[in-house]
Amino acid sequence: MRTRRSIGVVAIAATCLAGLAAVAPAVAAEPLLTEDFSTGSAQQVPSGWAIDNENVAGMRDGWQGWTFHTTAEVVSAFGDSGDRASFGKGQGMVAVVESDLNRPATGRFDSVLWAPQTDLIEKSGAVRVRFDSHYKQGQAPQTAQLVARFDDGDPVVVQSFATNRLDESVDLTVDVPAGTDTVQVGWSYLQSSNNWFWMIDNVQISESAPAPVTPSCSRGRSPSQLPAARPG
Ligand SMILES: [Ca+2]
Repeated sequence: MRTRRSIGVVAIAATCLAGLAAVAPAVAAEPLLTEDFSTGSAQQVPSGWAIDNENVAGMRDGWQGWTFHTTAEVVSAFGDSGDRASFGKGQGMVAVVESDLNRPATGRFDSVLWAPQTDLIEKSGAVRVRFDSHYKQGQAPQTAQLVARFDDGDPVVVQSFATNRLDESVDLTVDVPAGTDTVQVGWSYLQSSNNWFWMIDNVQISESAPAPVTPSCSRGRSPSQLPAARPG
């Protein structure tokens, strides 16, 4: 049985639109972390990874919050309807939070999948996060966000997923505050019940040059209210 930690990450205190670079980074460092989830299972988190679950009691055994399965197992357990079978970029084991046809005993559940906290080596000012993703949007208030923690600070939102984004290779550059020693990336899936899914695979995190523009971060405001980025 997997040990589940709860460290209060559900309330994401700060909102920050990170720099999103569409161009290849100037710094081509060795990856800090790569993960294909081949060592995960329904009961086992890959070494160094962690999952924070809230209110998953009553969900299907082996499918409570983020778990690790093959896409074939997902389809076998929940059927091939609703785009579930079309994660072609996923290979072998993937990380999956399956909400459709899977609800807690009461209310909604939260689940955050955390990559290992990783030491920054070159401290080049940003990290590049790449992963393959298969996300299907559920009804409000369900949210899905890529988040990052610098050292042991509060998670900041790197990007929100708010529409269907199926079988996609995600490639984002996240500015890192000066003086930061460690980064930890998380996949936050909150306030869901019987409400579609998120699957990811082939995670790679590396150091990178920062994006050309560094947007400001703001506590307590939604990203849509952030000041416009200055022209380059
Ligand atoms: Ca895999």
